[in-house]
Amino acid sequence: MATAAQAYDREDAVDQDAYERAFDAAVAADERIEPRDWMPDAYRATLVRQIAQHAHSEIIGMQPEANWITRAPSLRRKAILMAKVQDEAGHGLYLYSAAETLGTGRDELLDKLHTGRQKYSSIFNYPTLTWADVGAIGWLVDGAAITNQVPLCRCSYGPYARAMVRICKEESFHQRQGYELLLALSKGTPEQHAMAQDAVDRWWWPSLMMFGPPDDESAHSAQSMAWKIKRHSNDELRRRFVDICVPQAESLGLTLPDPDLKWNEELGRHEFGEIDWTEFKNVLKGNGPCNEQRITQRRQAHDEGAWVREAASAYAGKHTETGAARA
Ligand code: FAQ
Repeated sequence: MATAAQAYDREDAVDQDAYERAFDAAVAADERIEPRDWMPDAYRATLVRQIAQHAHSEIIGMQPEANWITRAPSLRRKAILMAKVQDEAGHGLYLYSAAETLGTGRDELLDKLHTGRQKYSSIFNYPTLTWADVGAIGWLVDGAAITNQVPLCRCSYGPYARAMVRICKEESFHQRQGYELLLALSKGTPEQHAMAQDAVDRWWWPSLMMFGPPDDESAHSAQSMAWKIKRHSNDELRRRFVDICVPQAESLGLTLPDPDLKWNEELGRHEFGEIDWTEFKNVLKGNGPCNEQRITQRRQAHDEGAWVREAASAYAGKHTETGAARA
């Protein structure tokens, strides 16, 4: 005869199977999984990993462009850049909130970022050497971000998908401001044109790396696509991005730094040169040009903001107490 514990285990297993079937059916039917729904532990862990990395990228990504706020060439450009950098902070906040719905606190995620246990996008470990880099980031980095993120609006996890809708609208605006900035430089003096070209030369390859390793080396793609977290593979999105950029570069009057870039009539898309995956791996290991600076500045900003967090919690606590006393 089965013991009570064995009977309980069996019942639990039956429930577990039913939950799993309901989850699989919801994913297959393109329904959204919501925070209170049952989900496999590995699905939850994958989402926390991706959403946290995404959130960290948004807030670390504020640094390269913020570097130019005090040196923007006009009041108009300064106001636009400040608004853009603030938008990136906002994106970080929506994404940390989305991660919190999975049961992981923001403090824990930030601690993992600060101690190198979670990643942020490789792209933000490159320096912004000239004003044209602000344009190149808008055009290429925000452009790559949109290409990658529009499909995430259809991600199977509701809070992440909904956060992405607003983020993508703002990223589209960012991409246009970068394009407009580069166009002004490209059509400006020969020095300005050369500065724009130099920025595109430096940002092109790192932007292609943003999409992640090639499909045959992407550890998570197959499972994430089966769960409909990711809708397309890394290489698919990278190719889409190249096809979008080529005509835009022509309109800008700038060239993309790839002698192997050419249209393939048969495939109906552009072919492009080999990406330096050794460089990508090195940046991920922490050896990019700015990895150390980015994390040091982030930790410092976090420490310097401690009093704001304390004041905000004290204020919230006071209001909760007042509300409780009134009730
Ligand atoms: N950098 O198996 P996969 C922005 C890691 S936001 C660093 O292919 P997955 C806005 C990957 O995490 C930019 N690490 O991984 C803005 C994994 O490591 P793990 C950020 C990378 O997750 C603009 C390992 O390699 N966007 O730009 C990178 O299926 C301007 C194996 O890779 C997002 O986060 C990389 N580039 O696919 C802000 C979008 N690529 O975790 C300011 C959401 C891969 O095992 C200014 N994320 N790795 O230790 C995604 O779509 C996916 O996570 C991918 C990677 C496509 C990034």
